[in-house]
Amino acid sequence: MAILDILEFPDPLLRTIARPVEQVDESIRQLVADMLETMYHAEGIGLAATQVNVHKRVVVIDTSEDRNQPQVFINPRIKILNDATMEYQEGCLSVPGYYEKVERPSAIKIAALDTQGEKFILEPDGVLAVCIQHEIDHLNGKLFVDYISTLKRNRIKQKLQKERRLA
Ligand code: GNR
Ligand code: NI
Repeated sequence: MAILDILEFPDPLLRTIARPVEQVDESIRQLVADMLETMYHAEGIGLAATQVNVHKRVVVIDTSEDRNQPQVFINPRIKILNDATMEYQEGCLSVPGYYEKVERPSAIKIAALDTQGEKFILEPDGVLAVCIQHEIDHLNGKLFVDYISTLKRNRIKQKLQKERRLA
């Protein structure tokens, strides 16, 4: 197991589009284990492989209170079921310290592979529905700050760059 470094906005590597996993093998299971350790260490509720500079379609999530219900999504695909949306105050380990409201579809279905390469289907709601969409966005090179105004996004970018210069 290993704690991996998390890329931060505006690193252009976060814009990479991740490739599908062709074989769920031991190396993918190792990546999943490292991503879970990294997510728990960083106290996030989700992590996409993109954020640790691995451009494969792998996502881990744990939205449980006790942080003991890891969920793994390999090659996740989303289907939007209707026009219903929800607003949620989002944050991101790649945009540390900033939170903004984002509107997303609320009725969705997810198909993905588990760590054994078996397909499963899920109809998440609430924070899990928000989080899985946030993570699939990462795999497509997209960040939650892309949904807010250019002014706010640039302000966040400048503050993060300034903080990093001081660090
Ligand atoms: O830890 C996280 N919290 C969070 C809160 C609201 C909406 C989405 C998230 S995901 C984020 C972890 C992360 O950056 N995943 O990519
Ligand atoms: Ni994120």
